[in-house]
Amino acid sequence: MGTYGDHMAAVCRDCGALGVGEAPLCPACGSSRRVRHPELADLTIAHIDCDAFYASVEKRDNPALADKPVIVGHPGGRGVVTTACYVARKFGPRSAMPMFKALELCPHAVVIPPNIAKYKQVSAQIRALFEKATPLVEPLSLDEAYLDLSPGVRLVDRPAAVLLARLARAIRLQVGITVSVGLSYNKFLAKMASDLNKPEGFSVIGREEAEAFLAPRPVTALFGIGAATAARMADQGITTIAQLQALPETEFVARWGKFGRRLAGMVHGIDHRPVNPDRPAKSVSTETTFARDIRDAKALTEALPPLAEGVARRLERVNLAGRTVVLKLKTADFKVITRHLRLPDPTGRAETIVRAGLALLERQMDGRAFRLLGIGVTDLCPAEEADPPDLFG
Ligand code: TTP
Ligand code: MG
Repeated sequence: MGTYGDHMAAVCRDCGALGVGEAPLCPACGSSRRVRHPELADLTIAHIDCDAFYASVEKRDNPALADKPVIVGHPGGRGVVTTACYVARKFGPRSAMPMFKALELCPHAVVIPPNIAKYKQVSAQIRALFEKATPLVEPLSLDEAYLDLSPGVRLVDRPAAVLLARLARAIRLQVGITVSVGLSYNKFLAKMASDLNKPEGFSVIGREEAEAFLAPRPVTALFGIGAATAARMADQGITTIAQLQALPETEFVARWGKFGRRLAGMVHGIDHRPVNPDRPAKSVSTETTFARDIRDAKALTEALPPLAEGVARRLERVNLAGRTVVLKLKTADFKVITRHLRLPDPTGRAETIVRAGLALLERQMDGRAFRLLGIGVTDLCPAEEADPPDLFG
């Protein structure tokens, strides 16, 4: 399987022709843009992510910007970069960087305020193209999605690699922006693959190589390992995935609990999550960025109830409740702090969310100034299960 005789399968990214990989040029159209991989014909889970999405849309709509460094974000003191095009990135600007800093690094950048309504339109157009290939499309954000292109699922009876080459081409020609494609046998590796050679990437990670591919990478490359977990692992002397691969499975649960079980599979390239086309909301939250940083405890405390009321209203609208209250703060120097409090019973009530939020907030108010406050709930459940009557009145 996967190989054609002794030859490696190849797909042409320009015409989509499938063949064998020896020839440097596509025998059908002469293009040199061929993707070769021994398992190419057997891999069916893809992750597609648009290149510098907001900036690409802006460049599409103003061709004069094509070769210029473009930064999308609100100009001015408190703005942050939403994205920088690949020309600008050479100078250092990145997503989430304060605008003033991005402009120090790249003073000649063209700054464009975001137009989210337009990006949503483009996103819908891209999604419609995905859905011509398969009904199993799981969007992760406006600019990325997983696709299951397995036989029996896909709507066109061609290998996934061919459909992906055609999709990337259709998006370029019909929508006017470029994407990067990752192809593998599960979601976690497909997502890693799409990031490997951006922009206009097309990367493949097969079963045979998964373990070796992961080994030298830092633990932070794994889904679910953020800075905090990585720091704790570093304390235990673990920095690379290879070190995790050497641990017996029992160690994972002992050290990292429930997450450890998933992690144990992931380090060996195992991820059984299906591509799920309608992902229900995982949390409901709202936040506000203050006009000026707030240090004063009373002012912070007073900002919480209106936010919690917004959360309660949204929960009511979708008939959900949450068991865990999440507080989010951003310090004046852009450090994000999130704190969780698990409640005895799920709630949809603003008062309960405020009470939990205040308990979390009090522990953070130590004279630091904050620029953002957010509150929300997660561990969602049906509203019927929330707020049981209080037996003691
Ligand atoms: P990403 O896919 O993370 O980034 P990107 O598409 O700009 O660049 P690439 O994928 O090529 O690395 O995010 C998609 C869009 O989401 C991005 O264009 C702008 C927006 N965004 C923000 O608004 N804030 C952020 O912090 C990030 C990371 C993205
Ligand atoms: Mg992107």
